[in-house]
Amino acid sequence: MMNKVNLKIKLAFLLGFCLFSFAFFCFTKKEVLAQTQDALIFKIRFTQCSGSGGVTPSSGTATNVPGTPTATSSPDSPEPTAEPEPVYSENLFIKADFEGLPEDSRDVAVTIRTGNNYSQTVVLSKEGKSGPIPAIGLTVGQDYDFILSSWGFLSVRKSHKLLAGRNPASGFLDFGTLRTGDLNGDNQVNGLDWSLMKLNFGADGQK
Ligand SMILES: [Ca+2]
Repeated sequence: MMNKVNLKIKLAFLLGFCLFSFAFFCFTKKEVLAQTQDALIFKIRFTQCSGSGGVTPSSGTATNVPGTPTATSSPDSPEPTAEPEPVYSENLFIKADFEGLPEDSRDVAVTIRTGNNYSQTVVLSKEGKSGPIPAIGLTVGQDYDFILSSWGFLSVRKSHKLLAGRNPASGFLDFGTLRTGDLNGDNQVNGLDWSLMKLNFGADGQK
């Protein structure tokens, strides 16, 4: 009788031990799985943050893409150059006086030309002198008859052999004094000009 009681106690104890062991195993496994999942999540986040260089660019932050030009150029970058001005190796420098004009009022427009399709119009200084006038299309070493004209004055002709570079080599090509009175621009002073002058003789211009 006692043996049967002891056997039941042992079986009950063994069953309890098994149940306790099973419960402990399940609880431990759950904790391990949870820790493994947390570790895996941490690993994924760490890889995303540090995988491509460490810092993830935030919105609104300027990033420098390789090969993309930046707003500021380096000192070695070539500066944009303007279109170069055309250069003429031969230039004329002329001067002229004008009959009847005050000495400080000779800043008039004049045209210098030849019979070979050369014509340049410039405005002289108050002293009646020009700056460099390009000798476009003219040939160095050739003799030219330059004709200087201005409205209201008779034209003046002057011969000159074109030099390389500055013409003349120093000073100015002097056309002397242009005579006044050609009111209709036909390069003559005659009764027609006189008639034109009489139309408004004694009148004053607007100021
Ligand atoms: Ca005339």
